[in-house]
Amino acid sequence: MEKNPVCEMLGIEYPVIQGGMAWIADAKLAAAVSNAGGLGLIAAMNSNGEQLRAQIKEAKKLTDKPFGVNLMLMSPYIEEAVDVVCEEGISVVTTGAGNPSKYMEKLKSANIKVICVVASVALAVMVERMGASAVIAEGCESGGHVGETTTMALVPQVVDAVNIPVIAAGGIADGRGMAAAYMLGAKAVQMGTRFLTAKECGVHENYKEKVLSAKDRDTIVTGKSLGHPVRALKNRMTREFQAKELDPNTTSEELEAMGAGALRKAAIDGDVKYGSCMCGQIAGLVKSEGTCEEIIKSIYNEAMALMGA
Ligand code: TUI
Repeated sequence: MEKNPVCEMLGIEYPVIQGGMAWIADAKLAAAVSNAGGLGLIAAMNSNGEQLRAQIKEAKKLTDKPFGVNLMLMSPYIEEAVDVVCEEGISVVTTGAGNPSKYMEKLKSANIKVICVVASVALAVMVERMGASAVIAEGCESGGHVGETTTMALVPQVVDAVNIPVIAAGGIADGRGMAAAYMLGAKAVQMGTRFLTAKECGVHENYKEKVLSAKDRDTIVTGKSLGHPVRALKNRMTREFQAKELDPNTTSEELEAMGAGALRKAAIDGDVKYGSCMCGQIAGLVKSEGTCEEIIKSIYNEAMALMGA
């Protein structure tokens, strides 16, 4: 089989990228994914500059393979995070939940490959023009902050619109999903939900169990009225949030206050009733733990077998 452009570009063995899950994707998970031959990512969302630097230093101790940082553009620490990745010699970043224009020049001047998560063709075309090395076309099946278009519809439209490699994300958790993404023209996949239950993932056990027992219709999108829709597992929190969101007397400040800190509550404290368990629609397919190495190899081998490669 011909060489994979995403593997070549990033110096990795398998075209599998781990999602930059806020409060979850730390140095330990990123290093485990990178050691297994994929691309691990540290989520910068929940860390100030110095906390992020400490995570990067820890990951450097845990792996000598390439790893990256996910820059969540709505993060209160985004400016610090951009400076830290430039100073620490990070080779690749992914950006998400917004338009990265403001930071492209600085990142590229520091020799960092920038891979942008996009939820539309328009943004894909724009970031290609600004020098992005690849795009991650993320469909609304994914967990956390979501766009409006499904992976099945988004990926081929982005593939036709840009000349840089397209990585598919949203609703992919096994070899069938990976093979399907390839058929749509993607050269690699990014998975979040699949790595949530990995043995090396430090998310609270209660959260892991909720993902492992989830079925196909167990997620819901809330927060559309605030301009940042989020997909999470249904629970007391999403029910109350939805009711408030539908109530015309609720102010956006009240809603923002309800959402603030909810992911931390679930991921760190294990409060899966009142916290936000962000998770993709594919959770119903995730039935067992497994190490990052087992996950990556089984998915890749299954995909290649299906494709007759
Ligand atoms: O960023 C994500 N997923 C996330 S971030 C996150 S942290 C969070 N915490 C509390 C509340 C809300 C979020 C959890 N999950 N995925 C990448 C992604 N980016 N998905 C969709 C997009 C996106 C959407 C619209 C990227 C750009 C965009 O357009 C921006 C523009 O201006 O055109």
